[in-house]
Amino acid sequence: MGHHSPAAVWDYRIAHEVSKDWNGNSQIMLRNPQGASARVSLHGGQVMSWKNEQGEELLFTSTKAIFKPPKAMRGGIPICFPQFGNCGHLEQHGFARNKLWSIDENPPPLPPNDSNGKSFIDLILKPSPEDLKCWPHSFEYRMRIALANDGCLSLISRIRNVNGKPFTFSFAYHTYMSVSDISEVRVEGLETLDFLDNLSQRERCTEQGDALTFETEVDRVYLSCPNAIAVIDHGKKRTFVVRKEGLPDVVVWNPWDKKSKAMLDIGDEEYKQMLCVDGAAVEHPITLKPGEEWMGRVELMVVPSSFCSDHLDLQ
Ligand code: TA6
Repeated sequence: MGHHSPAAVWDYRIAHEVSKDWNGNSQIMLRNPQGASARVSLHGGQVMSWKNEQGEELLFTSTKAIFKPPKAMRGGIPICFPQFGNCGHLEQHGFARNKLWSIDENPPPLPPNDSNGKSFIDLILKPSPEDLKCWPHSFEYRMRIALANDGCLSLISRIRNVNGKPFTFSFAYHTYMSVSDISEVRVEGLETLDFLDNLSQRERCTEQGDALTFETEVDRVYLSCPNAIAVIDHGKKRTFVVRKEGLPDVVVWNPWDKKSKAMLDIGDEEYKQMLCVDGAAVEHPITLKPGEEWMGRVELMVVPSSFCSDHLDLQ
């Protein structure tokens, strides 16, 4: 029998297996032929894990995460919808991350390159009658989580107003990156941008002209950002590249020591091993008229830091 390249025998449509998560809810494991993987829970539609082909975990998960509904696990990529933050009347970051999603057996088609050569799963969230009491809008939220052959993880959200009255929402992919030590990390692509500082009543400030580094708590929404951001971890000699579409803003958050001590579901020192860099739509919430659909996509990739920034064509 001739030698088959893994791709030739790899059936992407079945490259996922369903098991149970900590709540007894279904979770889906995505794998690619090179051995990379991602794990998604139907609780919140949350990516819980993303590993490279060496089996290294690329996302942060707190050792003190609370695995109990309706709490979202502290880590991975919780979905903030229909509200980012606590500026509206809903719970912090909205309800989507605390709802049970379903597998979408028959999603409307996506462009071929969102499927070809990728292991993916399609999820769907629709409001229950009680959901409609707290947020009276008939939406359909479809999300595809895909793992490509090169290990790139993409999340594609399509939110549709199902012929109700117009509604408005803010959104973020709350992405907890695992880093060697926050003091070894810098972010490129946010220089000179304006940001809203959540540590001072969302005051509008302007970032200075060089890469972002971290010496204290940071909780900011950078506005009208380029669609590629690099998070360089000098300690691990690797760079996260975040590419986004339909998401003008980028949330950057590290709780630092005082806030970590005050939070039950993160270790006192664990802030050193995490950084949230979230593709988001916050400054200008999105309004959908009946029948309209919004798409927000983020693609996460990890490359050796030897790739200098201009090699990554960040602009
Ligand atoms: O900017 C990110 C942020 O809004 C922070 O203020 C912090 O609250 C973080 O999200 C985590 O929120 P959570 O509800 O997951 O504890």
